[in-house]
Amino acid sequence: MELASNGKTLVGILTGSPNDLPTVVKVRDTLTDLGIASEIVVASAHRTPDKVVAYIDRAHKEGVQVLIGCAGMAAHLAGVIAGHTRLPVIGLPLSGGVVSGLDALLATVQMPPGVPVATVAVDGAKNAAMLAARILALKFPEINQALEEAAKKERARYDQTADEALAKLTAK
Ligand code: C2R
Repeated sequence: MELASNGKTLVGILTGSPNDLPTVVKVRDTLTDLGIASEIVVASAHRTPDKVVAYIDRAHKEGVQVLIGCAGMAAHLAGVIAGHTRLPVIGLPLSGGVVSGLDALLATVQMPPGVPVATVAVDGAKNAAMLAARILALKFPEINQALEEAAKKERARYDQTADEALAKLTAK
């Protein structure tokens, strides 16, 4: 798939730890499938707050359009990003804490009024990417087209009979 916006990075994905990467790469993979260039930066609002702020400054200068903050446990990363920008911020809470991501979900979603973080499900990497794509589709017709094609492909799974679907599942 050719990249929208001449391959310019449109989505900045920040994540709180290198240990988060196995889930977080799925965000980038989904964006790539939709023709959207993105970059992943490991930075923590707790451990490396200066790196978070420096990245946001660079993202503004380089024309990044949407930021995604991914973190587990006391997940303050997306909220801190939202405090430093007026770009739309998506929060991806990650599992792994003592309560399987409920801690990260609440820390990400319960933002004070005026500083929104659009929060997806725990480990909802695909939806974090799909939401970023929907935001970008308002500006980039080629991304809108890619979303339409993805929806058609998804629809095809539902237009087969149950026996056809079962045959494919058992052949795997
Ligand atoms: P380690 O595995 O590196 O100890 O991190 C990370 O996202 C990770 O899920 C444990 C968890 O801590 C999270 N973390 C945050 C933040 N920085 C790191 N929640 C933050 O800034 O919010």
